[in-house]
Amino acid sequence: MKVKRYLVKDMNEAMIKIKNELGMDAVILNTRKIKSGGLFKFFKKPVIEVVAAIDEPITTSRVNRPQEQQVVQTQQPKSVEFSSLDPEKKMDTTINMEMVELKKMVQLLIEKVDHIEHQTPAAEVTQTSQEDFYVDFLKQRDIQESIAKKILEIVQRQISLNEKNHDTVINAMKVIAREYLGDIKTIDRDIQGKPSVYMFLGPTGVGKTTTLAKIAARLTLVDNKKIGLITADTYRIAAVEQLKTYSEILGIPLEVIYEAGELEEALYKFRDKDYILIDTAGRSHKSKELKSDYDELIKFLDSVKVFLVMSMTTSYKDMKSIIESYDFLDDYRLLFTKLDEATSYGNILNLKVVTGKPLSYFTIGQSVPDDIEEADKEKIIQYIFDVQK
Ligand SMILES: Nc1nc2c(ncn2[C@@H]2O[C@H](COP(=O)(O)OP(=O)(O)O)[C@@H](O)[C@H]2O)c(=O)[nH]1
Ligand SMILES: [Mg+2]
Repeated sequence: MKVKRYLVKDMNEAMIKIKNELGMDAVILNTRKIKSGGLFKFFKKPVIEVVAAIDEPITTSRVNRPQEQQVVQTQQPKSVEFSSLDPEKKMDTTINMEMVELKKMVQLLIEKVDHIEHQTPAAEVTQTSQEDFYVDFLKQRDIQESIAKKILEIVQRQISLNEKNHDTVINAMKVIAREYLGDIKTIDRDIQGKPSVYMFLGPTGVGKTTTLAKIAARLTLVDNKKIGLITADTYRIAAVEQLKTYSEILGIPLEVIYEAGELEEALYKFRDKDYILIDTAGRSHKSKELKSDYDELIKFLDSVKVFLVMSMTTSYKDMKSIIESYDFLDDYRLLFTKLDEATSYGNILNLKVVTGKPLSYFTIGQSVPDDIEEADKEKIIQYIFDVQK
């Protein structure tokens, strides 16, 4: 880990320097404003201290980046080396500080939510072999047993499983599953004359930025709406670049915010927009700090809607752990990505039932803006029931 400190006049300057010297994979560990003393106070320009880091070349992730390493070596002398400090420790405290920063960014939005555990085990279900057969049928499609039993319980109130009418039972199960899928809530515009603000949360790598770009592209190109993009994902240089590229291609303005306080200003700048889409850094959902990450961000917003983005390639157990880590969110919409890579779709129903939150979009590939569709209940049912592993 190479850690370097930069004294710059603004974040833009810092980003350029870090990108040139440490490369695209550098991460920003900390930023803080420093008061300039002595002679310099004359100029009254704020000085920002930015600490950035990059893994040493030995680590595998650096192996195929020879050019960037050279840049690091030749341009080093300009900035202060921190490597003499315990880098691990430095990393820890700075990451914590960044979490506190992020935390500053989300509070009004989030209140403790009563986790709706709809799937209480179905009581008093008569265990017939027919029923076991259909529970297995649903389990093979990755529907959780408790939910499968619930569905069968309802089916049995309407028809007898012994009816020897397989298709009728299947159709009845489909009707109930469709009912469980509930209402779909995509992007909507509730208050005219005021931007609708949407924030994308979720683990790293699930496709938040790509999905945001797909939605932004559709809103601009198809619906002719005015969009503003904000990214709070300044943890990795490459993350900002990724969204910047989309914003340039789409001709949509992008504001990069480095701390909670800047969000208000960014939102104000976009006050004439129809929609404002906010990208965030994914954090490990195992991090206990997750809630505090977003507390401060929430504080600045009074009407932000959240898309909780999850990949369909994630196991039920992991998805559950993800939603549990976001249980401080009052409300959100479920957005599933990578349906193209999934082998079964039962988790869509499982997660819907466990969270009670509306489904929104599905993404079905890497291509922007094509590979996204509004969640369609008929299709989900078809995916769940007719696609077998
Ligand atoms: N196969 C597939 N890949 C996707 C999909 N959505 C995003 N990706 C890919 O997943 C990777 C991570 O996406 P990114 O948007 O950077 O994730 P983020 O870290 O959550 O912002 C990229 O390579 C995307 O192209 C999808 O629906 N299907
Ligand atoms: Mg991203």
